[in-house]
Amino acid sequence: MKTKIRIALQKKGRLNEDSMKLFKEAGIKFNVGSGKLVASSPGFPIEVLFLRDDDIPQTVADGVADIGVVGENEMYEKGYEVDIARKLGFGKCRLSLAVPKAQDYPGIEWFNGKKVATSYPNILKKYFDENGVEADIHEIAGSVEIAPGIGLADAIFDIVSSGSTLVANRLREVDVAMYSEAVLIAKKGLEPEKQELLEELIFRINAVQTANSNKYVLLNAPNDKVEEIVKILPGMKSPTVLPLADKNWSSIHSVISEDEFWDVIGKLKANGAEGILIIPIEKMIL
Ligand code: PRT
Ligand code: ZN
Repeated sequence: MKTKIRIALQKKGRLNEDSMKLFKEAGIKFNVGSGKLVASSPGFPIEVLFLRDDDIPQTVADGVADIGVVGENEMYEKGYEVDIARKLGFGKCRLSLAVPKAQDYPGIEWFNGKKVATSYPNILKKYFDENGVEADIHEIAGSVEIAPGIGLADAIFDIVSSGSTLVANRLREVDVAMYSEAVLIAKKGLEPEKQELLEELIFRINAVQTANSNKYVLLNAPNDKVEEIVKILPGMKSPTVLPLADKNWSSIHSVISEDEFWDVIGKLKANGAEGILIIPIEKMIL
């Protein structure tokens, strides 16, 4: 039988939608029926297991799944030996210490002797050790942010993204211990056939993510402006320049990354570009 690679994805929650979208764009659509825990994909030898995110690091470390998608926070907290095959750029957040809003906070030494509620005791213990802090770490499974308000702890250590949960609970972020995003993890020492499938997956993910962060640009320019405009455009190699029916004008095509997009468009207009068209790129292979 042909080798299949088995991937563990979050069944539901913050990483599920982005994971499914990424694999769909990479040409892998899972046949998920209602409540199914295992599914396969037509056209790629892959099988998916839908799990709680807490169980993904161990499932991959033990080889029950070969690869998985999980937050770095969860991966480091659980401490299993797995490889990070690729950072995925979604599910971004940070793990921070927060204190009651009105609390004076001189610096991290304030935490000495304090009771801190968290769902990430291992990461917090390591962070306090590195900073020479001795505190009472109180592990709770959920609703960490209400702990100070009900007198269960002096402070919290939790995931922060926009910060609005902290504000709603009258807490103030005072220190960031780590930044996290979703990562594709892999079992250490994957069999060669599975390693090959993983590499094909990474190749496709690269093509999708590079395409999503770039735009295809077409514009018209008078011939005497072409040289200036070509200097502004970065392009994969160099821009394509084509003659138009009006022989005094040319059409220029190029690729611009999202980071420099607005800056480049402004310069193009200032240098006489007209009829600028911006087109999304479906896949991009460098
Ligand atoms: O059921 P299961 O165990 O699978 O899911 P879960 O409830 O444990 O996790 P889930 O789906 O909430 O989060 C999965 C992963 O998403 C986390 O492990 C992080 O890697 C990542 N992530 C990104 C977040 C957030 N952003 C986030 N904002 N996880 C949780 N939050 C919570 C946080 O706990 C806090 O309650 O959102 C609140 C803070 O958000 P802001 O925007 O108010 O600051
Ligand atoms: Zn969880």
